[in-house]
Amino acid sequence: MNQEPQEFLRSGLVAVAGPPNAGKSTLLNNLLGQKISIVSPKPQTTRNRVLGVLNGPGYQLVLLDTPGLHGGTIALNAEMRRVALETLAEADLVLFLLDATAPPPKPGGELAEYLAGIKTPVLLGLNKIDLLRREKLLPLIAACQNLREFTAVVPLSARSGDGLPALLDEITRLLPEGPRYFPDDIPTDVTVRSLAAEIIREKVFLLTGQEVPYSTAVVIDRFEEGERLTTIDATIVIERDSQKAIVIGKKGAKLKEIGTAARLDIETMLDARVLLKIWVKVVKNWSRDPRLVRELGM
Ligand SMILES: Nc1nc2c(ncn2[C@@H]2O[C@H](COP(=O)(O)OP(=O)(O)OP(=O)(O)O)[C@@H](O)[C@H]2O)c(=O)[nH]1
Ligand SMILES: [Mg+2]
Repeated sequence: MNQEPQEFLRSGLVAVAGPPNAGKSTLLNNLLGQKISIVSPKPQTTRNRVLGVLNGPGYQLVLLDTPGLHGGTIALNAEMRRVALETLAEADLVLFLLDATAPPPKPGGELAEYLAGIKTPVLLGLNKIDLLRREKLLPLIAACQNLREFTAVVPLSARSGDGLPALLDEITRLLPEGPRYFPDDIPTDVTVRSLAAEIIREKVFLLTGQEVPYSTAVVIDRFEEGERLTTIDATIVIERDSQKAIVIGKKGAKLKEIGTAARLDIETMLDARVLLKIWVKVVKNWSRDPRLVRELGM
């Protein structure tokens, strides 16, 4: 009788949710040790659910990054909110992340309502404690505990990694015994092609101001992985001619800056040389049109 030993595994879906700019994507990347979700200092960077798999001793976490919860009304915002709330509903555990340097959610306010409405157990992460004066932490925890019941409150810094071991302990403690959802060697369901588009969008977020990032979508027109060189053609879609001028810049300088920054990151990701060509196209008010949002924005 030669039976495989039964493995005892805690596993489950953990949705990382919270207001824009809390550091959700930074946390996901840091936990995975790999960048699969783009990050910027501007709010509303993440537009889609991003899945990352973290394997550890006795556990497998399927981490789901989500768009920041906020009340914008145009079609793009509504779609982002739908994705976030749907992901929350399918999770075994919600890791709600707040920026500890920002005021806590107002009781009765929109964010507090979302929090109160979550049916799954919620673990509260208070992020960016590298920026926080120590004496501010206890009053913040007290204020948050008025909002709903949390399975635990963990202060952390997604940037420095402080508090992440404690966070993982809390998460794994709360997860049920379950199956291995993904093979050990598959860290994400994001394709390199869509990650390339996201990297370009991240550079637009980082290198342009005002409303341009929120009006930007990126489409990959061609993605050919050769032995020595990967060839990528991409289009940056914006909403107005004035934005096109900003993205291209004087004598094409801005577009060149965006392209170079994106190419370097994509080369690191693929560990290959990349030839990246980017076009810029205006699609009037796409972010207000539900059909175009699904086609371009998400
Ligand atoms: N100092 C500090 N900055 C952080 C930390 N975590 C994230 N940030 C910064 O906060 C900003 C927002 O980070 P993101 O990870 O994009 O935040 P997000 O919650 O995913 O934002 P959305 O996708 O817009 O909802 C970036 O400038 C990060 O570098 C942290 O622990 N400490
Ligand atoms: Mg994000």
